[in-house]
Amino acid sequence: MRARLATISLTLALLPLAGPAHAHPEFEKAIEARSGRTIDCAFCHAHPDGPEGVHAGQIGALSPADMQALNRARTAFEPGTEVDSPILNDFGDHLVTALGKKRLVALRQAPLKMVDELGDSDLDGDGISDAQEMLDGTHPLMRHHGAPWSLFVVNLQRSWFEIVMLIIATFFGVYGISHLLRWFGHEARGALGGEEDPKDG
Ligand SMILES: [Ca+2]
Repeated sequence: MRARLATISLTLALLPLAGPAHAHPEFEKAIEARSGRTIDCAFCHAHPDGPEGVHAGQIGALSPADMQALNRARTAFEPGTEVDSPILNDFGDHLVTALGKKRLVALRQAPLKMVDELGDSDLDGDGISDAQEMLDGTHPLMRHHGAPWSLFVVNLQRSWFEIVMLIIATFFGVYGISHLLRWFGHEARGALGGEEDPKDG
């Protein structure tokens, strides 16, 4: 019994030390308030329920090698340290790499300031920056997940040449068909007129 109590006490004592591994609800709440969309921990973490648990991408399921990678990520206090944390997704890794752990913790007081510090990175390559996806509450790693108008504008910018070519081709197609029909009409009238002429004479 005493040993069990000691284990529980030790666990409780160590909980604050696990702080950096916990999800940061401040960011989630700020993004939801700004965008009006509901997001989950999978915005930055490997698991949608966050890092606490025993499922894939959560601390309870990490191998010794994963734990080493986690500890390396936890000590990436300054920006510029390449991070590959087993409990973060690529966007979470990118945040730690780009801003550093120290700055990220400070940004919990004003989460949306992060968008001014993220630069123009666009991890999913959908043409909408990661910072803008944070403001929109759309996932920065899902190429087809974006604000509809932003995606429309991006696609328009990317495909303008094909769209212009399509319009030109359609125009000439319609123009050609109308002329062809006119020619058939003319020929038909001519043929009918040719047959009627002898009777008239
Ligand atoms: Ca994007």
